[in-house]
Amino acid sequence: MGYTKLVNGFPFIPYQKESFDAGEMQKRSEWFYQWSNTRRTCRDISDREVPRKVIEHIIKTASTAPSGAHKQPWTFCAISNAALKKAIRQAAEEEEYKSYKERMSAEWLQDLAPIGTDWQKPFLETAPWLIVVFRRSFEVQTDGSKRQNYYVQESCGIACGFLLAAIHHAGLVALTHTPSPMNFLSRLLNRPENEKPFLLIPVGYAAEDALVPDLKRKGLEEMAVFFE
Ligand code: IYR
Repeated sequence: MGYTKLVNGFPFIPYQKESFDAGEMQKRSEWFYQWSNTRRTCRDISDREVPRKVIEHIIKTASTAPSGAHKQPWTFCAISNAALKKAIRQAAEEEEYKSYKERMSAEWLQDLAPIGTDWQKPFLETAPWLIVVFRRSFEVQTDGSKRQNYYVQESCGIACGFLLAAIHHAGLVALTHTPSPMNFLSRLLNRPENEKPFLLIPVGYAAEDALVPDLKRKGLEEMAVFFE
């Protein structure tokens, strides 16, 4: 018991959440925007230690994201092991070198110029933690049969958004790194066949002398359309 109603034979419980009057809501939503707007992708990450408990909370926050049919189709690998970080850096740089030198189009390289990236990824070794997110396209049942997951990309994308917000809230910085191709992560982290690498996110304190590009965000009128 302890539930209120059965829907299709499954328990439903009351949803109770604080709500706010219009004025309070306006203040809170503005504050949250202002705070979110201070988040920046940061490539200069310090080697200062971050306690494992903080990373656990951040991952648990990501896992509160909605997902298709509540399948929670993600695995978060949190890596602080120096040898493993080094191996990941080496493999990522090998791929990135080929990408920057041969695989990426001139247009792409031109679009990346203001961000200042190149094939070298020292943050993969200096950051105290790397979080590698894997998407799980299916589950393997105990009898060996496969069970489908749904909207896996969307679900993992939303979870990564929550993850980045939690990192920002902890006063840390992150970087959404997408070495391509990134199958080397499956090999190095020994992941099963139902998991595919989704994002590689170094996490840590911003370095003392960290610089970020002077980017501007789109204004509301450039990215929202209201139909009232
Ligand atoms: N994966 C490469 C290239 C890269 C691509 C995009 I799109 C970026 O916004 C940033 C980098 C890298 O991580 O350097």
